[in-house]
Amino acid sequence: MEGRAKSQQLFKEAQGLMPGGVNSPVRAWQAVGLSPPFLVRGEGPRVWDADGHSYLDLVGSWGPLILGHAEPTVVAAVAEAAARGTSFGAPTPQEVELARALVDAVPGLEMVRLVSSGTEACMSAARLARGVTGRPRLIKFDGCYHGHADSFLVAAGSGVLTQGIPGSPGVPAAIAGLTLSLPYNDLAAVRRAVAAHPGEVAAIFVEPVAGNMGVVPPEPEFLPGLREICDQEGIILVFDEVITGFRVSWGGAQALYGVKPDLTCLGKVMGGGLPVGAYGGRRDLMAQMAPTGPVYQAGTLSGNPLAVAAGLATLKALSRPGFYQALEEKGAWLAAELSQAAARHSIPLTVNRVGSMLTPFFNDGSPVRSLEDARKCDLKRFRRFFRGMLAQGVYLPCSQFEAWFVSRAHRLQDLESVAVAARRVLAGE
Ligand code: KE4
Repeated sequence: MEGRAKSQQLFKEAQGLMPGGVNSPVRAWQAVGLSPPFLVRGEGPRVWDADGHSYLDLVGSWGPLILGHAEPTVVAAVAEAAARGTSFGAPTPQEVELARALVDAVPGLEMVRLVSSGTEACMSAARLARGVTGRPRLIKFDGCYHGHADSFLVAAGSGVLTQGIPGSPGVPAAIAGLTLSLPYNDLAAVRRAVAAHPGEVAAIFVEPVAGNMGVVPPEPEFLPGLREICDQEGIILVFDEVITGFRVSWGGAQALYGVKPDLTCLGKVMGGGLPVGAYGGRRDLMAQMAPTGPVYQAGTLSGNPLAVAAGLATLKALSRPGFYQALEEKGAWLAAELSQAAARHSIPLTVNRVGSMLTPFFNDGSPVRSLEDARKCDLKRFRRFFRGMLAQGVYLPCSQFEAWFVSRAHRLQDLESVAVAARRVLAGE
């Protein structure tokens, strides 16, 4: 790409040192056929690349940056914590404070454990569910992504879907075969799968709002239906709220939709951009985790002081009255602008949104309720749109199967710039 000599040089060097030149596959921008800008700075709604270009950022580090980049109170909290020591491998008062904040905010949390990523949170929740039920199988949904632990790399979303990887070599069939992946929003399929494996399903994992096939909200009966099936069958219901936790409401999707899971996985927003995850839920289940119970999980940097400081500063900002209403209004405004821009140029587009997470699907305008629907998108049209928006200074997720994130830092004038760019790009279709 023109004017990105430094990023291209860095990418060339990086590719000799790291697979694909990246530390997470989706960042390689293969789906959009471009070499990625190397980012050097972020502030509020903007990021800057190594060649000095600035962009309005709607990736937000894939969700954590609900306050925008380099939010002053988060930066100050991390700096202050760092000056007192970066890690102790011992309990700290701030971990208690964050655990208390999570338990008080999220309806399904009676106890919680901090880990260092969403993958760790989901992996640990799966082990706990299997440990307490003595059952081997897991149910997940096509297009949902629960991190890269072996049991979840089955019909997964996010980078697995973007890269078109059917599963992953290295995951033994004996493990992958214990995971059943079903169509999202399809309760009948869940009932059939449970009936086919009576007494064998330990847990149903679900993104209560799917974000990894693009944004797909739950149909009204979906989450209550999963709750009912799990109650009837003694199955652990796990909400993977790594994206939706503190994103779609203060109490996450479980508060928004009024369905309480047995276990919840968290990450992203609750860490303010530092490496953190958490899993928790019913006290009788969490008490089975070592050292109070036999199910093992551990982590050198779990509850890391810097990540906890960033999380506490972030949650403090989110807890202020009106925070989510303001984000809801911004998300609704941007979604409407995208739909209107497409309609003005007779371009079919389906925009799915929950709060400040949204995805414009370049399909025929039909509803997108599952991965099967999402796969009908015109990926070439998405790619043209992505490239056009980049040229207009808007940094979007580099995949049709990801969510855009609006932050508190996006002012209406920033969103108007995004809308103007979208109108220009769509006019050129
Ligand atoms: P991490 O291990 O990447 O922190 O979290 C895994 C995870 C678990 N659950 C959900 C619902 C998630 O969305 C994720 C990670 N999200 C992707 C983007 N949608 C991470 C981006 C990447 O892999 O680089």
